Amino acid sequence: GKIAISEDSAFDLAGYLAEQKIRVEQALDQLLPITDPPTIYKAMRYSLLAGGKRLRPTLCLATCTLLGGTQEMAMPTACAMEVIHTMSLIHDDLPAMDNDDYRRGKLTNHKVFGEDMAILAGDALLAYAFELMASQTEGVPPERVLKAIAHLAHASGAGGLVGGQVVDLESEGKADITVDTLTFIHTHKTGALLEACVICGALIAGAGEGDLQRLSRYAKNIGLAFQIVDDILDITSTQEELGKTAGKDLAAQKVTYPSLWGIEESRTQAQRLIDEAIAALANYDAKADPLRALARFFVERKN
Ligand code: GRG
Repeated sequence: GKIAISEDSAFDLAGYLAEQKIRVEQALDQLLPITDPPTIYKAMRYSLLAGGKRLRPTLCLATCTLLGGTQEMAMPTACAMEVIHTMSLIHDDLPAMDNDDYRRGKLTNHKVFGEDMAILAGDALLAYAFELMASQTEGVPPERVLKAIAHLAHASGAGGLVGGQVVDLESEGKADITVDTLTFIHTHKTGALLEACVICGALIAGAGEGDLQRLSRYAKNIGLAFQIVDDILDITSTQEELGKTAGKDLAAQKVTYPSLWGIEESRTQAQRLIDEAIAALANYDAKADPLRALARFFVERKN
């Protein structure tokens, strides 16, 4: 459906998101054809082309064009962000982790292809993300691509997503999780990749130190706000369909910002982070309107 957003600029975010989603999905489809052995390519494509908002590649493309780069320069990098995101979802859904049956309105990868193939599809996607950046990027000085690869590799591994997931798993079932631990989990598990989208888009465009610092501040703030809103949506959707699935009940018992602060205070905090993110863009003109609108969308989104 159409995305309702209150806007103080003329920027049409709903139209922009829809356009970027199509562009990214065309690129993903084209970059990952089914070859041999078909089983693994089918499993990879099943999750990669299963929908999703495509916010990560959109952030990457928007940052690259803000700094004078083109969408074409950043497209393989933008796709790599979605590829990593997708593999993290496949592995997160596995029986050994969250044990989820549904994702993006479809059966999870392991439910369709089996646990063995789902693990391998995740592994293959992880490798493919870096292959894409290294072999498909055109018209960009190689040292920029190398910096972007290094940043994304760090953000994906123990210093980022994997590290956040580890602390999340170790916190499971504990009632005495502190705000600091929760913030560590979120800044790594969710924040690191969102930040990488912005930073890698900037690196591809040839950003200098000043740009990188401002954009990193923007990205860190939207990353945390995104997770707070995710936790709020998890509760409100659980209340709507109370008792529907055991998985949702479990999620409701987890320590989250709303469980520590309440929903209203969590909303206030998320809004404060978004204001801070937009303040970090003060140096930029209307060219940064997509990033401003994306930040607002992060707190106003309904799914
Ligand atoms: C990255 C090497 C590597 C391994 C993965 C399993 C794991 C390690 C990390 C877990 C990461 C995880 C599942 C984070 C949650 C991210 C999150 C908030 C997802 C929801 O994102 P949306 O709303 O989803 O953008 P769509 O479906 O729209 O893309």
